[in-house]
Amino acid sequence: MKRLTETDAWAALVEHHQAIAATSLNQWFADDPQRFARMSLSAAGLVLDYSKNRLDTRALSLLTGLAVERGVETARDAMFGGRAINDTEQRAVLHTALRQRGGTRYDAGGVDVMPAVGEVRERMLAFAEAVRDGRWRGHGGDAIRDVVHIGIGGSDLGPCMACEALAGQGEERLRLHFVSNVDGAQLAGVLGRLDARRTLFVIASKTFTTIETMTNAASARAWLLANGARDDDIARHFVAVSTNAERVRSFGIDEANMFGFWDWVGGRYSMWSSVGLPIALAVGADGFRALLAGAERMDRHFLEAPLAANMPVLLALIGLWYRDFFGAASLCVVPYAQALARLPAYLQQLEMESNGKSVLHDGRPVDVGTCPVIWGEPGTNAQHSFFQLLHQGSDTIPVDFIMPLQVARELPGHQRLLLANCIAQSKALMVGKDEAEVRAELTAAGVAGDDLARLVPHKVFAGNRPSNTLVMPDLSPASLGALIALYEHKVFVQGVLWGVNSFDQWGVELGKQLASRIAGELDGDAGDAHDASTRGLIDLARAALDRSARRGER
Ligand code: G6Q
Repeated sequence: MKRLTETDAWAALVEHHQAIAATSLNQWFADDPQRFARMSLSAAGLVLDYSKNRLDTRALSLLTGLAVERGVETARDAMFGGRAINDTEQRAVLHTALRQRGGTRYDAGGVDVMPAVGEVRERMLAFAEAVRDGRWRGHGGDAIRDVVHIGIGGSDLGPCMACEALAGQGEERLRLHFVSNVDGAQLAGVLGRLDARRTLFVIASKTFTTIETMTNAASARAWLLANGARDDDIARHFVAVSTNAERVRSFGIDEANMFGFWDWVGGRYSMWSSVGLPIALAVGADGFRALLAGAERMDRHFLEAPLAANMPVLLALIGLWYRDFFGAASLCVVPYAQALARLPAYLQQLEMESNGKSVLHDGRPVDVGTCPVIWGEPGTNAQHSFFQLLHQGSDTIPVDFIMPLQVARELPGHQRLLLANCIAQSKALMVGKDEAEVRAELTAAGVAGDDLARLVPHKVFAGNRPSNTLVMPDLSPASLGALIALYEHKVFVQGVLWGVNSFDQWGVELGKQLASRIAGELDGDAGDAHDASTRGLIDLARAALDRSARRGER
């Protein structure tokens, strides 16, 4: 396959970028009162305003041409068609099958996956309802009140983000807690507040070998047994979400209490599978189905809309435009909803684990920048911390503003202010404030002479800083499903454009292997196998662990 920079569209884009680099967004809006109407679009209940981006009609058409030349439509059909597009692991990528309700057949390796998908989903949802309405009881006969979800990475971030986003949707029957870090402070902090008789543990791990999850799960089991339960009671208090039945059994969890999924569901794409069990526990079976339906609507849009009016494709192309033509090394995501506080962390994994790659499918090195750093915090809080850099820092950082129009728990006047701030920030980044304006303002405030000259440069805002605004009607399961599917497909399209495999994650392996080796060495002799820094740090850690052992702390 051609490199990205060898395509016809690339050469035209380089030229056009130079031609329009000096045009300001203010100018474009002044020239075209229809710019918002032309450069905004609705899909699956969401509205994307992409008019505050540094591109014109020609840039968009060249970018769309690039998508055609890179074979985005063929690649999309290969993914939905169950081809093994994750070619370093020889796996299909079919998380979209998990949210299909119609009679469409989805094949992985020649087998229709839909009957198994339906069976597991229904069993998982029936279980969630039984826990929610108190039919599923702990060993003492009490209904479950607290659910502790133990998992990490893709087996944690999705359900954790979604449960927080959807909190307050209705009657909250259960309290959900998420434990991911192997730092014992997290699990101990949660367990210290709970009653073992009324606590259910969900152990989520695709492989059921991840050391953090297995360590936390073992400590949770020990806690249960130390708090009045017997071995026989484990089945009432532990369920597993995994693809590895054998490991689940050997941990001591009854296979009847295991909810499976499949190797064609990547960890960071798994919240639609039984990994979404905590979401179903939080919002019920109907809420979970609505989440899937929202995602399915976005899938259909992605499949059917022409590339030039296709929301995930546009987001992907705009992202590539900044990354590779403006050199933007990061993308800031700012949700204007406290309930979406975990969304930036979720998107960090989705985007950076998927496209944080530097080799093409055929192993050659890439010749352009791939995934930018994704970061962010909810507004308005972020305005009082890092927005300074967005407005006046030395780099231009594109922003995705996420703006739900309604939230679950409103207080009089709050939502109005939240929305006003979101709209104001994208405008302020774009329009800036020039020297003449600053000078006039300061003069009107009585500042003159040297003071005026000194202050003016500090108060100038260059403006012309780009953003997208994604408007959600509300924070319902359907809207959230559409939003997450939108970003999933954006990531997919960018992977195709850059020519990388978005579905493997070899980069996390080396650290994992070394950690298990060093964990062994912290108990014994590290020998001379390490460099001086690693050796020095091991010595410090071992001395501290020895001191705690002598004090009887471990
Ligand atoms: C996600 C990654 C990774 C994975 C975790 C947990 O796409 O593969 O974040 O989800 O390492 O893995 P297990 O689910 O196997 O415990």
